[in-house]
Amino acid sequence: MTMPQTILITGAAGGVGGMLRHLLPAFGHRLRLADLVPVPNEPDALAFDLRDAGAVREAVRGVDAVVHLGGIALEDSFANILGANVEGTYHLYEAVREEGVRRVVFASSNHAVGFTPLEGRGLGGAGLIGTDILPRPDTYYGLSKVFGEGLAQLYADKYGVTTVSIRIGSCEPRPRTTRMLSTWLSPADCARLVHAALTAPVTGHTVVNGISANTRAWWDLAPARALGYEPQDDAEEFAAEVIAEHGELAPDGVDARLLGGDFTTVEPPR
Ligand code: NAI
Ligand code: 15L
Repeated sequence: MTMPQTILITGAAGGVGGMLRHLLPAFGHRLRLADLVPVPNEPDALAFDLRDAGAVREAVRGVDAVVHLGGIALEDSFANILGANVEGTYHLYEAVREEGVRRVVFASSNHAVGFTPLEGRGLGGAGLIGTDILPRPDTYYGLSKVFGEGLAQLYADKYGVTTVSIRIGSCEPRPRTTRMLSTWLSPADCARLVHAALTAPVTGHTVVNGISANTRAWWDLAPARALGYEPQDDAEEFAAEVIAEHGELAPDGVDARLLGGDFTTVEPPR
């Protein structure tokens, strides 16, 4: 694939969108920004709801690829998840198909597989978790990411749309909790991984794990590295201060037992 020129970022006003819109231009990408809400200091950004199929189609017209971050990023009612994440992602793929856009980078999540047992993985444990595992969503939110990955596979097989789905761990400026010493994806590594996903010479649907080169990682980064991703950061740099504040993970606590941590126990509004 030739280098994408114009990239639509949905969810550009959000936490990850805010980082990527500052970091991706350095990789040579021109950005078209979109969100439900105004994007700070970006008067040209598009404002529309992903539930509006017509607006989504207009937004993708003429772009080379889409980085799809938009939607609800935490557990919510089934109705809200259905609208923003399920219907919204469907509208995005329909627009991509109709407008002939060849590539999508889909922000999937660890919560698509959040009930995966950790069983002492990492730090000399039973081996790292790959991407060839069955879906085990821990929330309606995680279930919407399973849907998104399924939709990506369907549109790859049926219509030739290339997608890289990144199961993001915790993408924040710095790891705030002991769990995040394992799941952290630094903003700079996020940009490196999204750039690799936008430019790697792959077709079809590829699922990768998205974390930094964390000493305490539970996840296998081989699929992401195969795209050319070379992480430069390690959450361990913050370990002393994080552990001084929060302590080590309790071995019988949910953060040490299940990949999705406390999403596995959260109840949605009904
Ligand atoms: P965020 O909540 O900060 O940003 C999401 C953006 O989507 C918001 O700006 C919001 O206005 C927009 N949005 C919500 N509903 C919309 C709708 N109906 N139409 C148009 N836009 C809508 O979330 P964050 O943290 O930036 O995450 C970005 C993406 O990455 C999300 O898809 C999230 O599920 C995924 N992700 C993030 C992780 C993280 O650690 N931040 C971890 C795993 C996945
Ligand atoms: C996610 O999928 C969420 O969007 C984000 O807010 C964090 O909770 C992250 O996962 C995580 O597991 O740390």
